[in-house]
Amino acid sequence: MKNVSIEFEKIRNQAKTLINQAQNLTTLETIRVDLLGRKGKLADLMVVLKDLSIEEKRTLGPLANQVKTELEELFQQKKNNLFNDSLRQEEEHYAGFDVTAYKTGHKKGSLHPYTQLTQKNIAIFTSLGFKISDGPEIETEFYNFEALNIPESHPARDMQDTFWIDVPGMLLRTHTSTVQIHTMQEGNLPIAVITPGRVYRQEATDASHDFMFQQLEGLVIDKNISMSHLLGTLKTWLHLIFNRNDLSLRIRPGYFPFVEPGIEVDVTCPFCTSGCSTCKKTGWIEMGGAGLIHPNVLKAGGINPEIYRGFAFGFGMTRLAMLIYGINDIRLLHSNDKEFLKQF
Ligand code: FA5
Repeated sequence: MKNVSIEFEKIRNQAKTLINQAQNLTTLETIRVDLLGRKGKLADLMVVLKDLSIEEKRTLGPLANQVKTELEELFQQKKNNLFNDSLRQEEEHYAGFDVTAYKTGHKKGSLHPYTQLTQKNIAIFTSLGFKISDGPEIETEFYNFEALNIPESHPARDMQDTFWIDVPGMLLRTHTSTVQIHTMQEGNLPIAVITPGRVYRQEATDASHDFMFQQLEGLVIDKNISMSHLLGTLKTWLHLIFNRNDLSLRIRPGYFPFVEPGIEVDVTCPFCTSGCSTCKKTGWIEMGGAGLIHPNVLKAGGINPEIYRGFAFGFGMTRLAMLIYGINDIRLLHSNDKEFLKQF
């Protein structure tokens, strides 16, 4: 019996020393398992109690429980102390940490090439006295076709394959020319506006054709507007958008029901002098259509064609963005590919 009680005392003293010396929670836990765990030294000693006489159990039982309770309390107390110490150390470590501090070397986002080009166009045209006009992307047949001198059953409706929506007579606009009519209907004359915006066509896509792309529409209406105003405006824009005075315009007859006469506008290839892959060895790049506004369109917009005349143009901004930023596949522009977008 004496030996057993000595063993209890030994464990008690050993535990007190070890708990006292423990520097961190991991060491403390190892000590706890070794002494108080299910297979620990105290548990081993408890097994011995089973074989003692009743008298011996009466004396040693309470001692065993007392040692166990005492040590458990000691462990818990030490655990709390170590935990509070570690919190305090962490607080001290981060005391000088400034959450509002500027982090150097962080990654910067950038504006999408469309946005950059749109901002550039807006800056150029507003400096020439133009305003910005906007219109809906979901349109009625009236604004997309009829008011633009393209009545039902007119073959020109097939020139732009249309996305019709489930509401009868409604569609996704196939060009920004719809905004011409909206602007005329506002009734503020004279007019000088541009409309940058998305348009939709049900087309098979390839590297230079998309089902959704950006156009830039221009509309000017005043008394005595002529073709020379149109060409002068386009030439000024061309020099400013490429920041070069050596580029020229070429015009060819073009058919668009809403202008008369209508023209197709090409610009000299900004990348070569004698033909390259961008201009397909022709030295010219197609920009879009333009012309003097057809009298029927002025009438549809509520403007008297006997008094007012105007010009309009509609250029493909997606292809211009491809030219300026050297993008070889139109579909990349709305692919949401971060590696691609990072370059701009
Ligand atoms: C029109 O959309 C006319 N509304 C332009 C216009 C306005 C003419 C005002 C006269 C007066 P067109 O369908 O040619 O025209 O399109 C104009 C430009 O949009 C094209 O030159 C081309 O640069 C671009 N474009 C046409 N289809 C696509 C496509 N699928 N993907 C990318 N760009 C395209």
